[in-house]
Amino acid sequence: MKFDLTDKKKPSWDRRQISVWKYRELLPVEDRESIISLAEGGTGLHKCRRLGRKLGLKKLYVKNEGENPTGSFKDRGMTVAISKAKELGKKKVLCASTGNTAASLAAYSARAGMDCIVLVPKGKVAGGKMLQVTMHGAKIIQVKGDFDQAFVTALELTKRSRELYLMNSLNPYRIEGQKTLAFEITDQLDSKTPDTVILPVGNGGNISAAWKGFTEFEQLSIAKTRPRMIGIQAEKASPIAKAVKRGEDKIRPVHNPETIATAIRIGSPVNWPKVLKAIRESKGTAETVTDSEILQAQRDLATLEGIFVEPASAASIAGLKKLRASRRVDPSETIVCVTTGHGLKDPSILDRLPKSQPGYNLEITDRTSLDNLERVL
Ligand code: AN7
Repeated sequence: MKFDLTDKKKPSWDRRQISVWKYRELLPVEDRESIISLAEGGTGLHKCRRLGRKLGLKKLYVKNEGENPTGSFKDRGMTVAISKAKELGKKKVLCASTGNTAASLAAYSARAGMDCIVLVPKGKVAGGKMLQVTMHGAKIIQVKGDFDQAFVTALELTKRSRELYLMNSLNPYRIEGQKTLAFEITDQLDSKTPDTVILPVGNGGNISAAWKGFTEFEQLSIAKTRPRMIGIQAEKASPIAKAVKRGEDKIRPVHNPETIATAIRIGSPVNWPKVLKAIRESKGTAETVTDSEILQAQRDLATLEGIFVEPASAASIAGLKKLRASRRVDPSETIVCVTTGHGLKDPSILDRLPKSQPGYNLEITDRTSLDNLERVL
């Protein structure tokens, strides 16, 4: 039975474990037998006291989506979209990706027994993600150019062959799965909506999905309010943030986007109208951050809170720092930063860490005395 949004009685959610499928009445899969799952969602909402203190914030939380089965938030949308693809009888799935969508689709299509093709920008995908798609047996097409070119190629392939099923965030079922991020945040705060939610933005699927989730919970009277939505982009890949700052109602695509946060290295985000709408309706905003601000935020979160996220995810923390410095967030606000992917996705960051840090990577020989060693510890 489908859950009617106008029906005020909610299902027995309180008795179910927190996860994407806890909210199955609000998800578009009819037949429970079709569900392909690896236990997605149910990620931690971590109160960050040490980082909060540094930023002058009393109630800072990190919703750590890197705790999902393939290490990113993409699994929320993928479990729903693959289950739906199975219900629709699809056999061959396809996506263009900066890496995480590809890793997630490769895993879920393997589990569903479907063929998988991923198109990625050549040389611009983090090593961990390439390892994942290879390990799960997906066909990898490396496209010379950036994500935007890979996406256009994927669209053209889908138009030519009726047997290919496109799994990019244009696929509405992905957004349906991803909206559970908002449901979980609300549940984990005992139905109290946070004041502000900050997310990294690439194609804009996630921030739009979260806004849809918060809106549905308000319509269902599970939550009384909706949060302010803030999107963060890397400076040299920031068409949405620029449009917001200029007060424009259209984006100007960025050619040759560039950032160390390869996950959000996107110049022509397909979901931009929905993102601008979410930001406008929620009275939110958008901000840009530089690569060095991203790397600093990544280290802050790791060293102060024990949470290791990939660079794109650290953009939300870097953005918060900037908003705080310019007093656009208040010390008493309840703030949730969404960290979208696990730090292990991108081991290349090791080369970017400062080597002068005391205790960093000491080498010893047989003849190094314990006295000498003790002196530097
Ligand atoms: C870690 O995998 O676009 O704004 O193809 O991997 O919903 O696009 C990844 C995006 C943020 C941006 N953080 O989310 C892909 C892809 C991480 C990401 C984003 C991505 P959207």
